Amino acid sequence: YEQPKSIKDTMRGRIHLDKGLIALGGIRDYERALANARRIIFVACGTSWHAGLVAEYLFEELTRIPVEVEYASEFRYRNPIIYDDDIVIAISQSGETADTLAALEIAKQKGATTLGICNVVGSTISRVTDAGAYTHAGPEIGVASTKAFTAQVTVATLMALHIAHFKGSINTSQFNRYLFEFQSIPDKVERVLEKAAESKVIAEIYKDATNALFLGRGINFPVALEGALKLKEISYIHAEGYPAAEMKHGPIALIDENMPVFVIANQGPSYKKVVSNIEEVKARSGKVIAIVTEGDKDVKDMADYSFEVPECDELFTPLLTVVPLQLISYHVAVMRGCNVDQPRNLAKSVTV
Ligand code: F1P
Repeated sequence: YEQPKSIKDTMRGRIHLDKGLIALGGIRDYERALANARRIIFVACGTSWHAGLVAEYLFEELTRIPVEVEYASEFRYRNPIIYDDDIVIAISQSGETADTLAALEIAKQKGATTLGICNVVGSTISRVTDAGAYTHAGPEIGVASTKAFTAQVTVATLMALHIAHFKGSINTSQFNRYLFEFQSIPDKVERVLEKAAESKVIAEIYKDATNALFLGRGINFPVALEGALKLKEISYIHAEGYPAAEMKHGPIALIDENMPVFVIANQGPSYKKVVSNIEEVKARSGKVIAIVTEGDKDVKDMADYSFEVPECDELFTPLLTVVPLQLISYHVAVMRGCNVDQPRNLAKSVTV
């Protein structure tokens, strides 16, 4: 519920075209290095890794710089190829995750510039990186990350826009148009939260499921992964996130009348393809819960349940589409009697 505020705080309200974006902190000193980077590599774990995947779509679309997104827990052990004109960006809510720190250490040894996106001021990752930007999400009480995710995506969006403008891959009028629209996101998140009661209705219907599938395309594929992770982490329901187009390569075998399939089906470049994925699920008696753009009657008619989010540029949609999935997981977990703040076996900060 704090997300409209934490996103707004992370944007830092004002945007100074001549000085770059205030929200980017020390990262602004690396704008030239970023614009000229051979490659940007995001390293992170868990939800922060999903924010890195969203960043990949944002950076590649806006800046045309090649991006890789690595699980820090793998990267650290596999002697990765890193060039000295690569930029390695760690994303971490706590700034203390041991795997992410170890990944940064390797990147530094191999000569790459390292940057950090952290929430905790003065945390280890924010100190060991060459520069960084803070998310201003405030303390997260629960173990499962929610507002940290949207704050990380906010920083990544501002970075991608700024570097794209600096590089000239978007012009000043496009940049201004994006920023103008981006500043409407906190109010739109508020509008999503006003409909939280609808997420409770959906949770009530599917709370006894034993499995769930989450599908999304493009920049909403990482949101599908994050939706599945939230449900797993706090309600202990087995859930998998997939790019919707991958469904036919395996997970379609799982679909039957007992399988809830959460589909992110907002208006955008992938819309028509997602609609045909929904048809494929319905043809196999699957239950579809669709996250749709306000006023989309077509998908609402096809789906068993739907949750509307306000319209916005495709690049900003993860900040809206993730919220109903967080809410549904929360309500399912409460209804199943799970401890939402402290799920079993999980630690807020994995420092070993
Ligand atoms: C990474 C992370 C979180 C998750 C849990 C365990 O932490 O995987 O995303 O919610 O708390 O750790 P961080 O590096 O973002 O602090």
